[in-house]
Amino acid sequence: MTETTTAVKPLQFYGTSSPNVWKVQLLLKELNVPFVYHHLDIRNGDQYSAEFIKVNPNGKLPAIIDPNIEGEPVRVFESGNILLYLADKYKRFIPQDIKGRTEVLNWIFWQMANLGPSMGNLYHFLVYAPEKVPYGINRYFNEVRRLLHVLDKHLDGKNYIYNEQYTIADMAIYPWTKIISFLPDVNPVEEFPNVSRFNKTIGELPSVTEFNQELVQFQSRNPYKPPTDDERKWMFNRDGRSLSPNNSQ
Ligand SMILES: N[C@@H](CCC(=O)N[C@@H](CS)C(=O)NCC(=O)O)C(=O)O
Repeated sequence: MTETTTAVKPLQFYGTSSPNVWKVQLLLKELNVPFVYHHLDIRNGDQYSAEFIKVNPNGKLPAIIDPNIEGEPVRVFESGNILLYLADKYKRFIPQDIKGRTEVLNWIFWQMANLGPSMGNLYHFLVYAPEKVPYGINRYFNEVRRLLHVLDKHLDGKNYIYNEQYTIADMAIYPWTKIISFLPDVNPVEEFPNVSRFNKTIGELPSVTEFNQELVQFQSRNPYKPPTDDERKWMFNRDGRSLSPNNSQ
C-alpha cells in the first residue's frame, strides 16, 4: 500500500509595520502555521505594484495567499477578514456557536469600521499633516475618545472582549489599545482604566509578549523618520489612476 502525504505549503503573508498587520502576526503566532513574510515598503510604492495589486486590489496591507486549499490558492485581504478566515479554517480563537461567533464579529466589525479608521485619521492629522488643522484634529480626537469610552464600558469587569477567552476580537483591538499613548493630553490609565487593564492583560500573554519583544527589536532597527516629499506622494497622494511605475510588472 502506498501512502501519500500532502505537504503543507506556507501561507504567503504581505505586511508592513502597522497595527492592522500586527493583528495577523498575533494570530499566526498562536496558530503556528508555516508562512513566508513579504515586507512591503509602503513609502516607496510597493503596495501599488502590479504583483501585489493581484493580491489586494485596494493596495493595502495586510493580505495573505493560502495555497493549502482545493483548486486555485485563495487570496484574503482586509485584516478582519484574514483573522476570520484563519480562525474559521483552524476552528480556533472564534466561538463555534452562533451567539458567541456573532458577538466576536460585532467587535471585529466595530474595530474595522470605527476605532481603526478614526485612530488612523487622528494620527494622520497629528503626525503627518504638513499644517496643523484644528478642525481635523478635534473631529477625530473626539471620535476616538468616544470610541474608547464605548470600549471601556464594555470591558468593565472583563479581561477579554468575549467570554474570558482570547479570541480574534482581542487580536483586532489590542494593536490599537497598544498605541493609545499617542493621544494628546490623555492619561489612559485614569480615563480608560478598563482599556488599560485589557491592554496589560493581553500584552502579558506569552505569544503577545514574544510578539512585542520582536516588535521592539524591529523598531529599534527601523526608527521612525518623517516621510520625505517623494514618500508622501506614495503614502497620501495616490488618486487610483496608475500603478507604481517602479514595480509595475
Ligand atoms: N481596513 C484595512 C486597512 C489597511 C491599511 O490601511 N493598511 C495600511 C497599513 S496599516 C496600508 O497598507 N497603508 C498603505 C497605503 O495606504 O498606501 C485593513 O484592516 O486591512
